[in-house]
Amino acid sequence: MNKALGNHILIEFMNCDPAILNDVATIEKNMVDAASKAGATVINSTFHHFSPYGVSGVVVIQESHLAIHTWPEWGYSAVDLFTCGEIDAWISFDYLKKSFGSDSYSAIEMKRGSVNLLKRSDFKISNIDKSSTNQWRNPDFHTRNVWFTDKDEDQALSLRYTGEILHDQQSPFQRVRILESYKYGKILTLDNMVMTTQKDEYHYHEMISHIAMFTHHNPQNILVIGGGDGGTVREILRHENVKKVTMVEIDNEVIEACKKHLPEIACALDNPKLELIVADGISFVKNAPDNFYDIIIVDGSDPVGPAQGLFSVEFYKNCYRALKDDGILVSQGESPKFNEKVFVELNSTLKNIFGKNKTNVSLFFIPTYPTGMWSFQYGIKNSQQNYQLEKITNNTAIDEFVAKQNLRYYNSQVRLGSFALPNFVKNLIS
Ligand code: SPD
Repeated sequence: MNKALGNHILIEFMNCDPAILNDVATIEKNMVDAASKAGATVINSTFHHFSPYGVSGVVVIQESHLAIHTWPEWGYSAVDLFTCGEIDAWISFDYLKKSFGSDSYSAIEMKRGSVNLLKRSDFKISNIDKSSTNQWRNPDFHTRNVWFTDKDEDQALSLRYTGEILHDQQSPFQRVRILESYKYGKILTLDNMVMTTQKDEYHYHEMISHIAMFTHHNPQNILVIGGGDGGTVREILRHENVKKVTMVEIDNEVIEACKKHLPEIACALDNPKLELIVADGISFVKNAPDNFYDIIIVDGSDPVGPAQGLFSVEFYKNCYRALKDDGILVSQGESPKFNEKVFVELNSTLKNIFGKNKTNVSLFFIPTYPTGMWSFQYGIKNSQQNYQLEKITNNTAIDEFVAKQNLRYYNSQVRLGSFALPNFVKNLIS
């Protein structure tokens, strides 16, 4: 047989376990292990998860590479094992077949770089280096390159993480995961959407809470729908005049995961002023008494899965009824850039229920939600004409509170500025 530089095995693995094929960290581990078991030396690996399904990745080895592309929805993966030297890539093949649970496969083995067809010409490395125009060197040599992506069909936000998944549970409602990212610390994800991260959670939690808390003249009885990570409750309970917070979170798995892995966000979940109810917030509000809460905060996730009903007309009608006559509703309002349809629909729902001049929108910046531009939307149940949420406040009190509580995002200027809407946003809701 002719001598060749390399050996290439092209494999079709069929009837694989779809859950494994969609799990980027497991796929990366299996591929790296497959290389090591065959005696190869692993140099680097890079893997990427596509939403909703699929993983692609490469393991670079001293002896060439192993590559994979998966289609979980078809139970199929395409694997290339390119090796040179004495490596027996069939060992990697056997290991991967077992790891993916594949009961059917096809494989083609081909020699690459037949030496009969090539002409060798040795050269001095030092000459090549001098003549090279490309002097670029990667300053950060990373051995793992795994990315979490929060995306819709057209755009995405990706965060590089260590590949370690600290928590991964399929609850009755959603997949609850906690990953360790390089830039933003631990991330809570629900069904592949970023909910909160250690390094920028305060942007969201301070803004969803303190604008309404400083607008209402005496907020004592607060209802939070969702908010299982505990960040919103933590902020509300900074206000000493609050007598009671009721938080209704549908998914106990979110609460437990955050208590364990994100204690600095979940730290107020044991506060004696908090009544924590694990139940469906939509039914809770339906059965809530009339005229009862000073402020209702809807801290839900995006309108897919269990949070879908948190964007319905009926839900907000019930919130309106459950608010006292001078009550304020705040809802996470989605992004006017990422999902403008939901943003606009929520605004029109609130206008229909609270009245055209009794709604408001504030914007804030959050790096880990797609597009970075996010909103809160308000409904004001106050009969006073010309009631302007952005104007009614005591800036000195705000800034004293900010300093005392060491807030990191909210202050009196940010508060005012957050109501200044770009023209495209004004147009969306006009
Ligand atoms: N796209 C993310 C929207 C998430 C809103 N809720 C986050 C919960 C944080 N407490």
